[in-house]
Amino acid sequence: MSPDWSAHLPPGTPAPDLLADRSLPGSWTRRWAEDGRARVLFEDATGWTTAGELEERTTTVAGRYAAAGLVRGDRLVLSAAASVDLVVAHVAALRLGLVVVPVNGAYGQREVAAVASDCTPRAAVVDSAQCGAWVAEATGGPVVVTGPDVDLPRGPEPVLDDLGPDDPALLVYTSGTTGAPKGAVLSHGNLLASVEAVRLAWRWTPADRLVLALPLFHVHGLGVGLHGTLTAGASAVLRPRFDAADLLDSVREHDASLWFGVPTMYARVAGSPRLGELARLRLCVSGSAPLSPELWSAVAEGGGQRILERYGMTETLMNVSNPYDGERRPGTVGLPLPGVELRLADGTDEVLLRGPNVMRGYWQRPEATAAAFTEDGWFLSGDVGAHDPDGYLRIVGRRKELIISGGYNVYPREVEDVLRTHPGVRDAAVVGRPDAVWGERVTAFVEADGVSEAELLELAAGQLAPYKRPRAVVFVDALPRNALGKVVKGELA
Ligand code: MLC
Ligand code: AMP
Repeated sequence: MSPDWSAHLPPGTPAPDLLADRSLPGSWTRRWAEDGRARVLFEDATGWTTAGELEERTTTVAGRYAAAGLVRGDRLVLSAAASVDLVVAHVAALRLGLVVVPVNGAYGQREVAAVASDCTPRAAVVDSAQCGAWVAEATGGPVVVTGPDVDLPRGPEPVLDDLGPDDPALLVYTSGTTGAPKGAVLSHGNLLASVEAVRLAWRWTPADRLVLALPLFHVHGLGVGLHGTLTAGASAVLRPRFDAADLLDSVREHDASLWFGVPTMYARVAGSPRLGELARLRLCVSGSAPLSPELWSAVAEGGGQRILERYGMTETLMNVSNPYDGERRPGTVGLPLPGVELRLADGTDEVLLRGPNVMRGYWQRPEATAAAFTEDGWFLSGDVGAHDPDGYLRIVGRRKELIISGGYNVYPREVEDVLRTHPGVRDAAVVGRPDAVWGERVTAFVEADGVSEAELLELAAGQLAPYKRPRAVVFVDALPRNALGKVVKGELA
């Protein structure tokens, strides 16, 4: 298949070299050198941080990591609320060649331990001492634990930015059918190719200012929002959490031009009396979960925004996007981005992906890696697609067992495993039920004796981050099963 990305690029643009800068720091430090006074990141606590300050601060922090004994390839767990300190800690780690492992700050001990025992980090930058202790305990070896300010002893300046496209940059954990988390190894080349593709496709320029209210531990906020801002030489206003009024205040106060959100966020803005203020923005992008055509129309009518929907994944970063110029078709995710090859598998219509954006594999999991690719190297997305006659892609279903609630992935198996630890529970099946605001609602069907809903919710609260906990528990005499005894989840959803 020969990719045609012309729909995403201004007419006459030659095929772009997405890897010209070779690594993320290669791209970012080039931008910083162009204009050290450029404003890059805003946060309430400290105001604006400039490009020159980022260069200086990330150099200092990288020196501190090196003085603490960290070397290229070492894993560094990063778990803290969005802030400029967090960004500096992240960028400094990448400049030194460390592999950053972003972790949700809402995770409990079981969830943190699963990640730390798998990636065996040498360092943890955390805003909770408890999280640091969990990482250290699960790792079993020496771990340098520090706060987001990385207040470690200084050392001589180490070699920085000596990286190429194949060097690993991020280890992002996702689960799967087994419920055990596995780390997608994303290289500098994967991250750079993806962010360059969206920079070009979305016409992201240094004049742009993004309101960044997404968490920075997933590829949407980190790999697209933050990395895209730095690669475009643009600026971003960091918000510690999403709130519709706060978003619109930020847009006005900072004269922002861009906003990226998940559909649940759009639903909340659409429900706000201030929806019309979205019209101030140059571009609104939605991703991470399906955006309903109804919500798209509500935002178009009330907010004057034709939301640009795109489709991505942790393992592949950004794949497909509606075009910036031309039709943004509700209910579709558009056309493959520059660099991305896509086809639908014969028979199943599973979306298959190939390109410089696609990870090489999972951290120390040769079997899971082999299972994730076809023999000729296409990544199996687990999503089912359909093409409109002119090539626009629709995501019409999923082959993988996955619930997406508010843009967060919930793996049913993980929740079921926790519920089954209750001695009164014979079996449990967890499914996503359609929900207008969350997209899907985590719902547990349980075969049990003498167990109350409250007991199960308490059990879940002790073991699972809030977004994974069942919103409803339905007790059943017997779960529906097929001839092989396997629960037929389709009947429950
Ligand atoms: C919060 N809650 C959720 C939830 N988020 N429940 C289910 N699903 C979620 N996603 C719970 C809270 O714990 C709380 O529970 C209750 O809902 C209300 O909390 P809130 O304060 O109103 O929620 P809020 O903090 O506003 O969070 C909602 C949200 C957040 C939509 C802002 O979920 C969010 O940031 N989602 C984005 C996730 C994301 O970035 N995904 C990208 C993945 S990358 P209680 O019981 O205490 O009341 C990816 C690839 C790609 O998918 O293509 O991008
Ligand atoms: P994650 O593993 O967190 O990266 O989530 C990736 C999954 O989110 C994809 O495999 C899709 O199932 C889903 N997804 C992302 N963007 C979209 C979208 N625009 N429409 C439908 N599903 C999406």
